[in-house]
Amino acid sequence: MKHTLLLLLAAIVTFPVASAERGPGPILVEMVEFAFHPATIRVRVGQSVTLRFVNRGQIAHQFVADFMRTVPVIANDSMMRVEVPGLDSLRLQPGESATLQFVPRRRGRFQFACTIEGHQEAGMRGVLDIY
Ligand SMILES: [Cu+2]
Repeated sequence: MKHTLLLLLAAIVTFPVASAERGPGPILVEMVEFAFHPATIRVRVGQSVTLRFVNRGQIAHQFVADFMRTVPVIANDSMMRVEVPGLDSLRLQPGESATLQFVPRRRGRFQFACTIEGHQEAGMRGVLDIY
């Protein structure tokens, strides 16, 4: 009897953990002149991550990270969904939004930036903190 109860408890405890591994909801990342909000994005290694980028600025911005070139990514915007073995850049016009979904496979702090001329220098950069 005692044994059965323990097994039941184990099952109850296991389910929330399993669903947590699918990852939390999208993380909103806003782009403006000249910053990403938030500038530090913390995500868990091995857990699916969805970053939702919204350009709230008056000009185009883009998200570029060396790290993203090394992981398979599912990119979505209002028009289409693509799966790529790595992503060079995500460029958004004012008012546009898109999501990037991926599973970070190694821990570390990885820089990202908007590489449109002058933007990074003006402060439009950040860190993807994978822990
Ligand atoms: Cu920019």
